Amino acid sequence: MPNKIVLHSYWRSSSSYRVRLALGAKGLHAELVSVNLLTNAQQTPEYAAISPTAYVPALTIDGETFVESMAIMELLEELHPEPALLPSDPRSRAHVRALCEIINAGIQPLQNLNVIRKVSSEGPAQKAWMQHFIAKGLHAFEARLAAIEARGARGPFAFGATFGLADCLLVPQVYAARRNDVDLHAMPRILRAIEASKNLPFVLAAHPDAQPDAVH
Ligand SMILES: N[C@@H](CCC(=O)N[C@@H](CS)C(=O)NCC(=O)O)C(=O)O
Repeated sequence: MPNKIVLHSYWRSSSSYRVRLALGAKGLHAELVSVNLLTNAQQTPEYAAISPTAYVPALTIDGETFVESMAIMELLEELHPEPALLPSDPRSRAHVRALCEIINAGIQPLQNLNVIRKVSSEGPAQKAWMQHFIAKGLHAFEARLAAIEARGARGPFAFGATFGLADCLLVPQVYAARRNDVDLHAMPRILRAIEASKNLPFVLAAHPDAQPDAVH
């Protein structure tokens, strides 16, 4: 019998979007439970019983809950090795994980709702903060793609010829960059990877606008 998978998520959450992409890449279906970040549903005692982090996503497999999107995606990779999201050799895996961390540790925490609310109220200062840290991180990501390419791993995806773990982070991060009007024109490798991904059926299905809790 297939596992029962439940994803606690929010349509515009980039960390939730990552997990939707990883699930979709592996052909896995999850039931979605919406946690409305705008009404602070992530801070309720009901959600704390699911995840004490007060963050989405949380993934429940047959009643066991997992938190932290990187750990969740690595778990999916180990439980369902094909199609692989990570390359097979250790050095390449380290390069892919580093690309992931540039976004996971270097950008996303700084654009997080509860962080930016502490920094400033909504307005130009908040937007400038977002643009600064997203652009800084994505420029580093682009530079790493150039270094990896020089080592022989060409695109069109973030690492080589197939959609992988780094793309699971890049696609949502570029979505957030575009929402914040970050200038991406000097990032040709990132744009190439986005172009290669954008019409894959599971990428279309994972898009925030395609989620049942999307507000248009
Ligand atoms: N490191 C966590 C980060 C999760 C996270 O920051 N989620 C955001 C949405 S993308 C959230 O729930 N924010 C709620 C808040 O800031 O109050 C992960 O990768 O799962």
